[in-house]
Amino acid sequence: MELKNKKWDLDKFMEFRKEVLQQWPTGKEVDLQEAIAYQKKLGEEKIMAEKLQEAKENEETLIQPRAGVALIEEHIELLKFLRDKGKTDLLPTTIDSYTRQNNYKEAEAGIKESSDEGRSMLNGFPAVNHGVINCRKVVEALDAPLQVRHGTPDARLLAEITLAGGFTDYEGGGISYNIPYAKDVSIEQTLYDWQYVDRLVGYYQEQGVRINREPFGPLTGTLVPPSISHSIAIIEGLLAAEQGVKNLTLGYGQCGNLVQDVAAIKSLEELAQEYLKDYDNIMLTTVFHQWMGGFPQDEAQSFGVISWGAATAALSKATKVIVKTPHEALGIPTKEANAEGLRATKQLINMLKNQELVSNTKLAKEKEMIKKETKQILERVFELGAGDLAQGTVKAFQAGVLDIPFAPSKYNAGNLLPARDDNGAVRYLNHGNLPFSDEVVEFNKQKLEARGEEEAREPSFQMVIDDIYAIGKGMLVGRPRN
Ligand code: 8ZB
Repeated sequence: MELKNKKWDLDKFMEFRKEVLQQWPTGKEVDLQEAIAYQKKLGEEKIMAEKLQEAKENEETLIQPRAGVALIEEHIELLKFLRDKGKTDLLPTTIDSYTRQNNYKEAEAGIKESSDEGRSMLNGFPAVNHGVINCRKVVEALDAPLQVRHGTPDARLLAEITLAGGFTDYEGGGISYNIPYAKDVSIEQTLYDWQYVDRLVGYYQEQGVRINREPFGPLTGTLVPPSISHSIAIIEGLLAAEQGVKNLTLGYGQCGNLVQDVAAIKSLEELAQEYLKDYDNIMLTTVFHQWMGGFPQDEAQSFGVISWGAATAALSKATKVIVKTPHEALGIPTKEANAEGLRATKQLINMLKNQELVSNTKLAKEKEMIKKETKQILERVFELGAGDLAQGTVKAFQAGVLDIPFAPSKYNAGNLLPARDDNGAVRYLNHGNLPFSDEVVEFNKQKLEARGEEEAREPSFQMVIDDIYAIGKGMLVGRPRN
């Protein structure tokens, strides 16, 4: 494997495709030229890039749930319910864990068990096993765009089948679907496998089919400082653009402080525009994820968390928001609970749609610091790769220059300690080997010292622990004696 940030030539790509399509019998159902013709016949209401572009132009925030069950008819019924009763704008298909591990044999057993038991025995929709024709049944039954949402380090066959199946958006990336999800898959390997996915999307694009790509913004979902997730999002965006991807949605997971979160979405868009300037005709949109950390058990409290995420998404003018449910603390939601999260969110989006967080010095300062931190990280990544972003990324993880808090991967240094400041914004308590200037280090330190004074304790690891559990216990900042 020779990993470089360079568009794969067509011969190499076509050679790899043969092998990928043999990984499971349904791979035979993929005929790329026929799939392109199929995609071109889809109604505009099913094309994610169209919907996102329209929302961006109108400064609207669209809503999208997560949802997926084992069987085709039940999956269609679930998604129809979320359209009818949740008034969702965009649809997902969450893929089950066996498929994410490329374990199609177990997925097959799960499908059988589900039809025997009459209920879903998988935690998502096993799209590879169902194959192209069945994916098209789902797409054709619905009147909104469908995105594949998963968490798959090697997502090549899944991409082949779902894109041929009429899905118009594909989540994930070589970092964001590895480091938070896998323990011992190398970054080199996942970057390579995701180049294939992006090249596939790029191929559709060259043939006039708009497929949207969305790196998974929130990463591990807990206390991820904006400059960490921005660095990864921009790297994955750039790697995708090199392979020919034109429609990109970059994401960020809610931290909880309004000013920091709004600054994060605004700076993400501005930074990405800047870094992507060498690629033509990129349609860039943003996605805001409602709180990805631990939730309260209580449904009423959960609606509070959901609504705060909805309000922040609206005020940040993110193009879309991924919605949580009042069952978050329990596991996979019922369709009713899922629709409730959507309705609560839509209420806030509608109420706030014509309001904006007034620009002020605090917002400007947050944006400035997020940009500084992100640029310092990315600059070192490019340096380490001697100009090659893929090589730089591999080396940056080795050096702890890219480092994701609380990640299971052995390829991640794990030196960072994030904690909230006195206003709940996420700062660096320990910045590990991130290449930050003295100014950035001092800024973070002062913010945490100010909290320490308020709580009459030194900033320490205990703050980190307290913060992790705080929202579940009904607070944002984990104060002593909550
Ligand atoms: C990284 C994503 C985690 C979130 C939700 C979890 C959590 C996972 C499904 C699902 C509805 C599913 N999630 N699988 N939600 N249907 N099959 O993803 O609850 O919020």
